[in-house]
Amino acid sequence: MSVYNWADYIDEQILADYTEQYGVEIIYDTYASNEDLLAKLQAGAEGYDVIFPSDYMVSIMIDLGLVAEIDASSLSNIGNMNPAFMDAPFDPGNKHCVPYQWGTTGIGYRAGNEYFEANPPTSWAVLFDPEILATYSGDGINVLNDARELPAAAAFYLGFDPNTEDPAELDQILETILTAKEYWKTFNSEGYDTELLIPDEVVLTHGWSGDVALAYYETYDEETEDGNWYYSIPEEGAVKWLDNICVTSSSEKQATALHFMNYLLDAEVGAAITNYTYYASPNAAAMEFILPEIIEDESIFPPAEVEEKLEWLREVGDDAALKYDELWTAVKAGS
Ligand code: N2P
Repeated sequence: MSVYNWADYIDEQILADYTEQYGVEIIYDTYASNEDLLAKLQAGAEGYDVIFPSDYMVSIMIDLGLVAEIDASSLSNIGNMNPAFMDAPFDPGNKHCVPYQWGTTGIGYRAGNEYFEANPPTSWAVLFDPEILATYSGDGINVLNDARELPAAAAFYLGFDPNTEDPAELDQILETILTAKEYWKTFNSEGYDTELLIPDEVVLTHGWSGDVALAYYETYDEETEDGNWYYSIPEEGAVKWLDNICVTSSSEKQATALHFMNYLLDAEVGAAITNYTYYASPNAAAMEFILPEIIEDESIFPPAEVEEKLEWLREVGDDAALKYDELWTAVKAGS
């Protein structure tokens, strides 16, 4: 069986345990974005059985017939899931996919950096305002290499809807990104805790909650009782996402894939996933097995007042989708 997942998104020991218990060999591969996953499947890649698209990408894949229909009620562990994450608008009735992990997209910044000590980042301006960028960008800035996340961040900064379909707003988003891009060092969504944050290749990153939290805990010093990386959700708002476990419609091993899907929904396996990734779990039964430092961490499980500022990305209409593609091509040109 072939499993295609986001980078750094499962403890590979869980896959080894599954193989040992059930004798199913797993071919494991990773991707960096929903769009990379989509492109791979659209290019006709056969042989991927289990994939992990986010919310808006599930809608796109359902429309394109890329994910198989499932009977979620036949999964013995489905009752473990927190009902708040079931029956989402992107897949009513969980007819195709089940929840895997969730999180937010914010800003990770280096503790102890002189500029941030004086100005803790509370606004997306730290990533987009050229005057601010000029003060500290020499120390290194990374942004997510992501065709929806980066425009969404610019949209929050400009006060627009992160799912805007307005061509004039999309033009302004592009301008804002192109201006700021001069100050950014890297576009990287993969391994950035180990390759970018922990080795201090950058001092600020546009990033996903779990990876930044992981960098904090991995650099935690018992003596100072602090880690090197803090996470901030800007006051203008931020993206909240839910990644899902789906079976591809081209899979020839659908029964095995469903069996594996159910395994991932087990309470202890669900906890092992979160205890490795430091992302929030939609598995209610897993909560008692999750490390207290994760459960209590508000950068991983945000408090209600932060939740209110979070928005989901949605599938946009065809015209806007084309515009987002063009925008992204223009952003990446010459980088
Ligand atoms: C972890 C990937 C997080 C997935 N590196 C963001 N949707």
